[in-house]
Order: sequence, then structure tokens, then C-alpha cells
Amino acid sequence: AAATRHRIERKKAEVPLEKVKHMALSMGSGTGFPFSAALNKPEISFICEVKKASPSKGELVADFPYLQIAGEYEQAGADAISVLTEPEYFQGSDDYLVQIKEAVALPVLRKDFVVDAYQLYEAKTLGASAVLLICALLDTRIICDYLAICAELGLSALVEAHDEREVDAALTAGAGIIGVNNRNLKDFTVDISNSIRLRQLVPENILFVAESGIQTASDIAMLRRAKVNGVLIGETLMRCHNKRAKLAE
Ligand code: IGP
Repeated sequence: AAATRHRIERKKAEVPLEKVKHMALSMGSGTGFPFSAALNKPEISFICEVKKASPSKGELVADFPYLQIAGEYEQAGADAISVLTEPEYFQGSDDYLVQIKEAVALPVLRKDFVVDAYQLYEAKTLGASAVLLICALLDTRIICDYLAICAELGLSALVEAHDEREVDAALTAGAGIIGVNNRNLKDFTVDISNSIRLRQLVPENILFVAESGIQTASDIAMLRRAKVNGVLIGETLMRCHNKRAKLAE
């Protein structure tokens, strides 16, 4: 988060907050909330992630044709695409998001560590339909403030929780979409039953996403039975050569 803060401070100096804010607000809230709509379906939705590297696994792929990957996800029937823009830990870039948004018709989630409202306006100007707000990084009051800004911009917010306390915080803040991360960000262990257990704490009118460590058709079947609205899959698909066949499993 410190590195991210440093980066945001520098960006702010390049493009002042007032300017990004003005640009974002003048884009209007658009037609509804396409990312939320992508999750609000009778069937389980797939959010497929474009990421080159992760802090737990290092570089996931040697070759990173991000536009081609996004196109394959779209063809395979993905409902939304998640793009890592965080440069320090995930080797992401805002550029990937801008280009992917241009190339596909699906709503795009900007995956970054949001620690400043600046990033919300910026996400809008980049073409994102949604942002990630992580309970472990942000006070409930701040999440609440950021949700209000997102609503004004027509951005959906995926509010990420990892345990009971964070799910409570997300609910208190007024989240419309809660994502439960199966990966423990402290020790990187992954446990899918985490999202299944926490699903029960979230009312049916709030969209629920299971995140991380999802690998097999039987994982999906389990999550479907637990009535999650969507799954967020990164590594498994990034490492898979036939993404279409994998998603059809
Ligand atoms: C995807 P996986 O295990 O399928 O690659 O996980 C996604 O959940 C993960 O990238 C993620 C993430 C995050 C990345 C979840 N929460 C917060 C960056 C920041």
C-alpha cells in the first residue's frame, strides 16, 4: 500500500485531482451498471482475470498477449473481465485496461489497491465499469465514502472481504457486491470453503463473488450449490492454453 500511495501521489502531480475528477464526472454515469448486471443473472457468472504475475506465484506466464487473452475470454463466454493495473506486485498497467476495454464488449473491473479517491475517478476515465475496494486496506467509513463516489460515476464496486469481520464491515458500508477472497493475504494460503462459509452471512439481495484459487469444474459446482452469483478466476485460466475448453468444463 505504501508503494501504491507513492505512485498515486506522483500521478496526482502529473494530472491534478480536479482535472481527473472533472473528466470522470463529465463522462456521465452511462447506461446503468454493466458490471453489476453481468453478475445479476440466474446462472453463475464468470469474471475472468488478465494478470501477468502475482506476489504469491511470481510471473505466471512468460508470454503475455493481453488483448488476445481478453478476446479468448470473451469468446469463451466470460461475463466480465478483471484487469490487473497494479504495477508493483502484479506487473499490471493502466494501458492494458484501456486497450482491453476498447477491444471487448464486456464490462471491465480495474484490479488495483484503491487507497485514494483519485483512483476512482481515474478508473472511470480509463474505461473501467468497476473497481475493487479491499476491507483489509480501508476503514468502513472510507468504503462508504468511496461507494458514494462510485454511485455518482456509474461505477460498480466489488468490496473484498476475507473473514466474518470484514464481511460485516462491507455490509455496514453499504456494499452492493461483496467478494470473498479465498486467499489469505497474510500467508497466501487458499481455501475455497472460505467463500462458501461466508456466503451465508450475506443477504440474497447483495451480489456475492467467490475469488481466488478456483481450479476445477467441481469447485464451480460447489460454489454454484452455495448460491454464489459469480466467480473470479485468474491463475487457472492464465496458465491454461485452451481457455474456451476450460470454461466449458
Ligand atoms: C484471482 P486466482 O487465484 O484465480 O489467480 O485469483 C483473484 O481473485 C486475485 O487476483 C485477487 C486479487 C485481489 C489480486 C483477489 N483479490 C486483490 C489483487 C488484489
